[in-house]
Amino acid sequence: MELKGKKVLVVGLGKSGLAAALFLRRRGAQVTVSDVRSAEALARDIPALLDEGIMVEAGGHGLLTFRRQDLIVVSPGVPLDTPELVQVKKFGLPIMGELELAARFLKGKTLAITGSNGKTTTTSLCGEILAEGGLPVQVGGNIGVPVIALVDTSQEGGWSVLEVSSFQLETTEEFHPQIAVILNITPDHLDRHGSFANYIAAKERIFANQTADDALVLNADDDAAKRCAARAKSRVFWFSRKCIVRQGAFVHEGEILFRADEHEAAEVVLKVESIPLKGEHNVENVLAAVCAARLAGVAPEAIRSAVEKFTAVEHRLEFVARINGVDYYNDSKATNVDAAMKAVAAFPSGVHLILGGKDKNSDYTLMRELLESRVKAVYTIGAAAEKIEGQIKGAVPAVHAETLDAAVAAAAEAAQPGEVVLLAPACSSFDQFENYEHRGRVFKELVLARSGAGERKSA
Ligand code: UMA
Repeated sequence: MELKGKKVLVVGLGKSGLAAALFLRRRGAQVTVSDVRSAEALARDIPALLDEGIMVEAGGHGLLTFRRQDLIVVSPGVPLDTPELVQVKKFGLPIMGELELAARFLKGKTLAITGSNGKTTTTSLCGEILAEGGLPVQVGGNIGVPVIALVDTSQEGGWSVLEVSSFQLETTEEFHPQIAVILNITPDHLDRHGSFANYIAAKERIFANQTADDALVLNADDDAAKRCAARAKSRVFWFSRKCIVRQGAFVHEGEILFRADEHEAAEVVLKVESIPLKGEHNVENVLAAVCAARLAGVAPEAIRSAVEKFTAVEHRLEFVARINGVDYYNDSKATNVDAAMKAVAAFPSGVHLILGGKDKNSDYTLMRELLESRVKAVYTIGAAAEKIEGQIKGAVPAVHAETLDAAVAAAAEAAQPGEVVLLAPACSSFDQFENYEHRGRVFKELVLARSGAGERKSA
């Protein structure tokens, strides 16, 4: 793909936009960046961009700026129904996502992981396993390092392990991972995609360009993921916590086994009890990683060793502290109902649950049964508080806390020794925080500020 001399507009100046603009400029494109944030809000990045000869449009998107281009590169967080994008599409201007741009230049092989939940843990784990197996590997994508920033360090014979979101997949055309993993598909981001069917269609783009030489790893225990097999042109491998699969990874008598095809004997990879992560959903993440890593050629011993050393990723059911016998867990990454339910299900009972934030058109009634059986009280925060309170009414007592600060204080007050205070908000964070990482950090600070009288301990 020739970029030299091309007029390219990058929409959105977050992590992806910044990396994409610099990449394009270094390859000789005439680059402009457009962002709805004000020049003051972008002050940190503007001087460096201007120094590179990149033009910046701040405080809104101008249709004229969009129309003057040869190519438009969109950041994942920019919806495709943004009026300026809709307009220029009508004129036939090519619009490309940051992942697609990166895919055109990335060297070596790609292992891409998507799903509604568990993506970051599985991506991170796959990266560690491939490295343990001695393969040259780099990790990026939705996990935090834009894929475009991995291009220059990618190498033939190496692997890029990528967490890919529906936002990134929505605009792909040629993206073609040799191994694709779909962990699960449950309703999320319906505010952006409009319907569950559109969300599934975006997820399915992960294998749209695969051929019979590639592998697609699917969760046999997840209905929507299972249905993807019918549309795959690649070889399908399964993972399951509940049943024995023809080819792929599964649990049998407390052990995780893998078999490359139905005519081969299954090999033992590791014991379920040696997985150092909490929750059944993490067994699924490990199964997916085992399957993908075996397909990438990593030996079972290396897989076992990497899994046993693996610790929880920050903000994913992360143990924070034990204070006066109460355990505090940060699952700020539980930004949808399904993820929050998985987090609650990791504890048998006695959970004080902090819920709320920015609603994504979610159905919180799905949580009622689980709340009744495992949760003592819910503490609601943010813009979604009232909707949540209405939908869980009668299932469990709810305290309208409003802020995270008040929620932690009220939960700490109520929780008895042996119980758990869990931040698993089932919502995005953008009403009160910069992002879910910021929310998780604030939670940890609030908890640790209370720990003077308690003890800190890792679990
Ligand atoms: N913006 C506009 N116009 C718009 C909308 C946004 O100009 O119409 C601007 C914003 O003002 C902001 C910039 O776009 O300056 C933000 O772009 P972005 O939202 O794409 O954020 P990045 O910093 O580039 O981060 C993105 C991913 N963000 C989203 O998908 C929302 C990050 O995933 C990812 O880690 C990063 O690229 C690197 O690949 C975050 C995320 O929340 C973690 N992902 C969602 C999730 O996991 O559920 C999909």
